[in-house]
Amino acid sequence: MFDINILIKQIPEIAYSLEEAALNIYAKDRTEFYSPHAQIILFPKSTAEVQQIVQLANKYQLSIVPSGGRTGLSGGAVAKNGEMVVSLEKMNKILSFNDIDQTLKVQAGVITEELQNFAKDKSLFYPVDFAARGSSQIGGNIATNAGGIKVIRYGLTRNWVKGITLVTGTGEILDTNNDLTKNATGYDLRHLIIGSEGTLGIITEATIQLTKAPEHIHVLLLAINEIKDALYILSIFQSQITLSAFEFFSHKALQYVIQESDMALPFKEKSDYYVLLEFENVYNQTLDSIESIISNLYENKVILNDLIGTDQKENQHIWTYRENISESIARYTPYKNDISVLTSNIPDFIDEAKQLLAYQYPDFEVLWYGHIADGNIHINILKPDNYTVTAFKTKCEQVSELLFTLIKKYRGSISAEHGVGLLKRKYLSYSKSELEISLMKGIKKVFDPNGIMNPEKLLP
Ligand code: S2G
Ligand code: ZN
Repeated sequence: MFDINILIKQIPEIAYSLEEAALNIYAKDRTEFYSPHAQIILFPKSTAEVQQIVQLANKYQLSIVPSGGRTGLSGGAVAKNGEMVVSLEKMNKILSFNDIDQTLKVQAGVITEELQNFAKDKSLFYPVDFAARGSSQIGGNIATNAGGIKVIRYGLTRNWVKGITLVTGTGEILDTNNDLTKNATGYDLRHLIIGSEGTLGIITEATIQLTKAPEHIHVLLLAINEIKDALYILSIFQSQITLSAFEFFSHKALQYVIQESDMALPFKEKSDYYVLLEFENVYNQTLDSIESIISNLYENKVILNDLIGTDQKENQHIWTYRENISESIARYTPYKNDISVLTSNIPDFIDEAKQLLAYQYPDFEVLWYGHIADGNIHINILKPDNYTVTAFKTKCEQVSELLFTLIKKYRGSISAEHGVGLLKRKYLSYSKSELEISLMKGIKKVFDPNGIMNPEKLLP
């Protein structure tokens, strides 16, 4: 085993920890299925310090796991084989703001919500948003191309990154794109790095595009009994207004939110599913068209109930029903399938997936929720008390093969937004062709020839 003190002596200015407690905290993310085992946690404060670490890692053939907010759900930031964890926690500065370009230059360790709040203070808006915003870091959001709840209108993290500074697996500092909006000079390496899950290098800084903040936001909750009605509702609304969010969740998922909080159910009558929409009331006209759409949906017996938020407090209350699902079920060690198919294929896919899971999981509780307008469904299977974590994971992985076979039939993705990490890498071929995988491995070889960057993640 390499004597880590040899490394520590050469980087005296870089903070680190060998404490058991720190090793256990920083060597994992929110994925429940792996035990953390790291050799050291390093806390660099600059790109130069990250570069020193990566150069030494190459010299001594030591593996590195980059660590951001540790909110990942596929084990992408888990160190389980005695790797060095490089935490970006101390690289949390907002470096500069440009009011003409409306961009922010940040270090990778800036918390997503802090970036959102800084934008708000400048009367601007960073639109990529999700429940983990208070813990996730922008570097990790970029490394996983985080999506979340506003993709229908604003796209994914990828759409908001103007430039990235990456310390490559060879220990070179790569600056990409010079933050330009237009730059037609060949391959845009920025887009290789976005979503690379720490396997090509360590993101240390980024330039983030901001935009005009939406005004007069309203959130609408509709009660439905068939998932296919959610797609009908989506088609009606998006033909008449600009939606900034369109989510769905099952009543079972909602019950966990109610059980874990002091909230009351939104409606007296029970329905099987709920659709949550968000939109701007543009020139005070949108609300009028909403009223007529809603009455039309009642007439056609598509919806059973509706609740509209008329101010930020009411809007946030409605969002809580959806946003709190993840943390409300965390204690049940959920096995998460974060999948996507074309939105138009959702009804048929769900019909087949429901039959498959009901047959395969007769005694498991399966929760359905997610960003249905993006074709992205979060299928969460809750661990029954009478199963050990290992036995539960094994059973779920057997069913995953069948579910992913169905996804492959629909040309969908085995991981819509949570990344591949450790959890999904052996299933990559269900969503990526052999040629794609071999080209990805070729790119990995170029950026990280010694294979020290986040080994065993993403690539089979
Ligand atoms: C969501 C959060 C993680 C999960 O709620 O949209 O991405 O699957 C998820 O619970
Ligand atoms: Zn999600």
